[in-house]
Amino acid sequence: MHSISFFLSRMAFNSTFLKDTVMKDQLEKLQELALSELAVVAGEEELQALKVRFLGKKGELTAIMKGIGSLTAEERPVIGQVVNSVRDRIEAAFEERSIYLKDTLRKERLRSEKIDVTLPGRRSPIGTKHPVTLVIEEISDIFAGLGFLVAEGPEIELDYYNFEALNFPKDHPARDMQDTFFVQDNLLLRTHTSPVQIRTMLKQKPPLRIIAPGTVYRCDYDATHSPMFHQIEGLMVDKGVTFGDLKGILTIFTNQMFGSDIGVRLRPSFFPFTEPSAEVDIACVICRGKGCRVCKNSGWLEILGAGMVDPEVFKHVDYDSEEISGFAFGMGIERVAMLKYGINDMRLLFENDVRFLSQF
Ligand code: 2NL
Repeated sequence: MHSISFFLSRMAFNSTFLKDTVMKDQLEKLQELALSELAVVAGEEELQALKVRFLGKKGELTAIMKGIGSLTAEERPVIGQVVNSVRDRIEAAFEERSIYLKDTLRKERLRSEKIDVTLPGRRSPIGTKHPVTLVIEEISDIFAGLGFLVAEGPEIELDYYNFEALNFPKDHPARDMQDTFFVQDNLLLRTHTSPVQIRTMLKQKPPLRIIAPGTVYRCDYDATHSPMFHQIEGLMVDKGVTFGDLKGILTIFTNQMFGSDIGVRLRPSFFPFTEPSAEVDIACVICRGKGCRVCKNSGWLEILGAGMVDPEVFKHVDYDSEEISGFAFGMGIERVAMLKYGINDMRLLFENDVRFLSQF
């Protein structure tokens, strides 16, 4: 099928008409045709096709404009103006029709759309607390009842707060690259929450009763070790605090946490920051002391490390060991969570499978 401009151009250039009159006529007819076709366009796709046909690079307007080359120098600007005004008029009509179509299509959609307002809403699922969080909260609650406040500090620490102030010798293996994640020479991921207690003692005078729960990091990864894990440490400093206070407080804690009839024992141990030091065991929560796989047939489970704060540590925070004394302790949260909830693989705690996590 030929377009109207095709016929007009065949006819015109072989006749005696003035070429510019013919072109003007062609342009007016094109405008008329475009506007009348536009008036009945019903959809966006059809509209685009029409736009290509009239205004496209190979469209009808371009076809007519090819004739400009054969006009005289006087005729050209006159016809050029007509071309511009026709193009502007057609473009404006396209824009108008496009807005009109969008509007009526939207109104039609809204009119026919049926919404059942009685349908129940979509509920977003509510999560559960992570077992590590639950254990931190339970331990914090017990110590809150004994007058301990929760203290917090940064996870990226200075070597000074993590090792030096805690009386670690310069050549201690824990200070090695193999065991500690270093960020820079003097900057590391804290390997325990003790630096929180150092920072607190530097800011506050005794008496002091704090616990420091939080995330800690060590270069270690196997079935029973994760490079990121959690700890709670505790510290009590006052005039006349004794090893008897340590034993009393920790016995109250283990009884509340694991049951009032659970057996407790202290074994001598060593830490650079306490003297004397002890490991605190509870009777095995699985076999109640008879011996099983979990307690490796010993009947006991190691749960805490503790001791009297070494006077060397007090020197670093400017506390006078002649005036005051204190005890401190530390425990791993994952181990407590595994014992409490009967979890046999630590990796389950960090895989973040909701089927596992939603059970607690
Ligand atoms: C363990 C043992 C322990 C401490 C942590 C401590 C902190 C300061 C001063 C003295 Cl600021 N001591 N903390 C003391 C004894 C043991 O942790 O086995 N943790 C998992």
